[in-house]
Amino acid sequence: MPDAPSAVQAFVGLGANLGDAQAAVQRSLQALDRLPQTRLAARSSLYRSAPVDAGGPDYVNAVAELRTALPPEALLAELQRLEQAEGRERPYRNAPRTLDLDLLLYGDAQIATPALTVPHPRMAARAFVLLPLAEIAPQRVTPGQLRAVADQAIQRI
Ligand code: PH2
Ligand code: MG
Ligand code: MG
Repeated sequence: MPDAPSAVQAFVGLGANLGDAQAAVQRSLQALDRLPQTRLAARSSLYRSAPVDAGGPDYVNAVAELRTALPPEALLAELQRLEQAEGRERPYRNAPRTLDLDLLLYGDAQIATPALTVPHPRMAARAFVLLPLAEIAPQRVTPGQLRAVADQAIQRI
């Protein structure tokens, strides 16, 4: 099916560091492609890195490019539903998790509501977001941003 005329290019960050994190991220990339009015347009490789500002096992991360006709709030609700389906629990801030889905970019929208901040406020400080994003959308990441996270150890799986 062709994309709806109203379809927007959105980027989602995936992360997991509990259970079989690699399998959860792979499963979730497929699940994103099945969301209503949405298709998976591109996906990065998987990356492994130590938790940033957090504890627990190493993370597996990836970034997905979506084309979606869902408004940002509806897309966020779908992402939270997928997190729940993977057994996500929130005992404390930045706790290890079976699946984290963060809406990074929604077209060129700037959104600041109690529920949603887009662009994601911490994405520019994190190699585990910028490297996979640069792999599939190099025009959305500047060389200066990549230099700023060059000291963060991260491995493409
Ligand atoms: N997510 C966090 C906190 N720290 N570190 C890595 N390496 N990967 C993550 O996805 C991650 C993190 C909060 O969402
Ligand atoms: Mg996150
Ligand atoms: Mg999150």
